[in-house]
Amino acid sequence: MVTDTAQKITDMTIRGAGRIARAGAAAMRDYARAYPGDDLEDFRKGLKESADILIASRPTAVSLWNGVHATLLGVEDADTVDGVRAVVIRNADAFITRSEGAVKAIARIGANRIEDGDVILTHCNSSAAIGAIIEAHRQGKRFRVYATESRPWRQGLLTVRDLSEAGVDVTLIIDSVVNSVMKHVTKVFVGADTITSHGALINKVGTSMVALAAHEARVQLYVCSETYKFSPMTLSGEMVKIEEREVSEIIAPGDLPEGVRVFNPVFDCTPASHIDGIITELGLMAPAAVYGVMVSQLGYSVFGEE
Ligand code: RI2
Repeated sequence: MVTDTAQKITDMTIRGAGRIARAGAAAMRDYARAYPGDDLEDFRKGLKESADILIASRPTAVSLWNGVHATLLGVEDADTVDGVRAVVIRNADAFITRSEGAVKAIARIGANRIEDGDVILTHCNSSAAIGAIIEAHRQGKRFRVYATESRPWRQGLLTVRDLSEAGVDVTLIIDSVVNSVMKHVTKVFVGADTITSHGALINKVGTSMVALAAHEARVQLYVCSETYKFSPMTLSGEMVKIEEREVSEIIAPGDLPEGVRVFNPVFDCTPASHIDGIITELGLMAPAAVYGVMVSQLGYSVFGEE
C-alpha cells in the first residue's frame, strides 16, 4: 500500500501538492490499520520506513512531508500497538479533514479578491487556485481566465477542463504566450508546492516567469496555499530541493541529437517581492507574515523528533 501510493505519487498518477499530502497521510493510516503484529518497536520502525518511502516519492512539495509527519505526532507517547495505531489513524483523518477544509476556506477567501471584469491568469493545475476561481463564478461574478498549458506535463489541460465544466470563460494558452496576454490580465492566481519562511514561493516551473511578467505589468499576483505548504525546514535555513524529472517527459530520447543534454526541473522559485498576497485558510496574508505563522503553527515540526 505504502509503496503503491509512493509509486503513484512518483509517476504523477496522484499529483498536486494538496492531493499528494492527503494521499501520504492516507497511506500511513492504511499501513497502521493493516499492521498485523504485536511488536511495538517493529511497528514504530515500519511507520518510520513508510514515512521515508512516501516522503522520498516527490522531493519538492513540503505538503507531503507535513502530511506524512502529521500522522506521527504522539506516536512515541503511545505504549501499545493498538495505542499507536489509534494515534496514527486519528492524526491521518484529522490531517485529511483539515486539508479538505483548508481548500474550501481558500476558495471562499480567494473568491473575495475576484471582481466583475477581471481577467485572471493561472498557471498549471492548482486545486486551491481553481477552487477560488470557481467559487467566484458560482457567486455570479463575471470575469474570464487565461490558463497556461504548463509544459511538459500539460496540467493546464486539466485546468481548462475543470474551469469549463464549472461554466467559467477560459482560454488556453501555451506557456510562452504569458507575456503577450499580460497587458489584458488584471490578476494572477497560482497555487503552491512549498512556501519558504521568507515568503518565497516554490511552484510549477514557469511560475517565476509569470510573476516577472506580472510584476513588470503591475498586475497583482496571489498565491493560494494551505498553511501546511509552509516549509518548517526553511526556518532553520534549509534549501528547498527542486525536483528534476526524466528527459523522456520532454523529448523521446532517440530524437535527441547526440551530445545534447536536457535539463528538466519541474518547479521554480518566485521571490516574495513578486507576490501581492498569500491566500490561506487563515486569511489573506503578506509573504512577510509567513514566518510568524510558521513559528506559531508549525514550529513543532521543526523541533519535534524525526
Ligand atoms: P494544489 C502542482 O504540482 C502544481 O505545481 C500546483 O501549482 C501545485 O501542485 C499545487 O496544487 P504537480 O503535482 O495543491 O502538478 O493547489 O507537479 O492542487
